[in-house]
Amino acid sequence: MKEVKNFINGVYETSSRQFDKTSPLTGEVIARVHEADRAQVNAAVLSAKAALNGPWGALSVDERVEKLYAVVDGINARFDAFLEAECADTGKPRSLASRIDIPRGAANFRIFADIIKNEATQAFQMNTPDGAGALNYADRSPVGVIGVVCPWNLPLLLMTWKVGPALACGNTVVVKPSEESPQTAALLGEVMNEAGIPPGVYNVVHGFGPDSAGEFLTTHPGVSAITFTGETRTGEAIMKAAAKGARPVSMEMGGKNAAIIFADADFDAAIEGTVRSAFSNCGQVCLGTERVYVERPLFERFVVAMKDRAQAMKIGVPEDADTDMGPLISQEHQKKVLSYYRLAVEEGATVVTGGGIPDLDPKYGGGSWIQPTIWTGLPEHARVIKEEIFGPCCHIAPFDTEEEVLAMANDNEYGLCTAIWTRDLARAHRVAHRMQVGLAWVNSWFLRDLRTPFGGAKQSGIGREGGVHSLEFYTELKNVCIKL
Ligand code: NAD
Ligand code: 6OD
Repeated sequence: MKEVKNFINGVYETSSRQFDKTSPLTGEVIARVHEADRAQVNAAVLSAKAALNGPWGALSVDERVEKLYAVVDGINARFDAFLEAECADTGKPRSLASRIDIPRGAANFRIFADIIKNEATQAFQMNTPDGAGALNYADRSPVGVIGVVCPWNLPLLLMTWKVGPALACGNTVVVKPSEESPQTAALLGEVMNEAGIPPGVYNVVHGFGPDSAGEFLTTHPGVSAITFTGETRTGEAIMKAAAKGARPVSMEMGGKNAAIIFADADFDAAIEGTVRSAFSNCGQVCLGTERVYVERPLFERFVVAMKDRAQAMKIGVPEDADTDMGPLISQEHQKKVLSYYRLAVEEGATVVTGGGIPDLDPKYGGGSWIQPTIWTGLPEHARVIKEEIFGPCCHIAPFDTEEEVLAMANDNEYGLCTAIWTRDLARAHRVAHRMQVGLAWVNSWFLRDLRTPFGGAKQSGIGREGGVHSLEFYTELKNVCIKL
């Protein structure tokens, strides 16, 4: 049986307690994961602190950047091992992980190494009564030990999205991967060692949230700041923990994202984009679309086309090249998604397609498979319209006016992203501006330039990461004022 260990001070460590990691494909146990206890989390934080005040802190920016480029090369050199580990943990198609998850794992180190190398600081020259003047300039230093708490849906991508900028800015990290996807974070430890990253700079502690590694890490006073991706309710608990010691947080949380399709949209492109945004990664993407609003003249045709596409999706195992969709992450998550499938019917939905578990070979009977599902006919106040489901499903509703669709799309506690489909550029600008979200796509979805700000409005997040915006969280900005 494979063992997944903690990575503390450059060394893999076992724990006295372990938990099972099961395959989303079959429900079989695929690994035993070592659950870090409080003492091990403490050791990880102390080693991170020592590295910060020692070899890592002593490097020049250029030296640090060179080491991060070596991490990029190291991920690429072990591309297949990362791919295998990610697909085993999540059940996602290899075609997806090889295009998105693993390349982004590497890119997240390269982009922030480049940014830190090239970013200038602000300077102001001011007059003084004696006429000699003064010079002000902004100076950035690392914040300290960063606690990084991660979800399971894009494990390597979302973890490195935070570890990349944290290390580029000179911090050290203790990562708590999701209990559902521990493998790639652990594997990255080997790459760190090979790349010459000093022990203690990158640490991984496995476990759960409350009364486990997540809580031990976020309540540890040696952690200077916490960056989190996951559910909004978990984010609230972590913010409470961070309040002790008034420590800063960066929060990337849930969503209930709306796509808006105007009648003048490129129909095929809108269908293609909406199919991707609703069903990619089995609907387990925070940026995914669970609410689709279609201008009435296009509505019936749009529903039929979405139904045809959903029914044509090939549900299967990661290694099959024609697999479009794998299973959900776990049986527990399958239960949650199925409970929403039932609720939709109770709330009066018309099930256009799906609504249950697909027929597969009995050897996959213990897996967490689910059908892509489309509903129509729900009132806007339905829970299925309001709450994040995080599965391959969407509700499609018609609208008649721009004002009406803006009111419906914005009427939600979340505000992560939207996708607007129209050929009218003025309308695209107008609607994008009025949507209460952190990201607005026009005629696209999940198109990412890593230099741009990323984050959510309302209950979807606090703060922005990406490009220079990450520097705001991962560095302490100081004004130096020199009287001339
Ligand atoms: P989750 O909140 O259940 O878990 C996330 C992490 O928090 C896990 O590592 C978990 O062990 C840890 N955790 C749980 N309770 C904790 C506690 N009390 N203290 C410390 N750590 C704790 O989220 P998930 O189910 O892994 O991921 C799915 C959620 O993540 C969805 O809501 C999705 O929208 C969101 N998400 C958001 C973004 C974004 O960028 N906004 C990206 C991906 C996922
Ligand atoms: O692309 C990214 O940087 C990012 N943070 C994506 C988040 C996806 C959510 O599941």
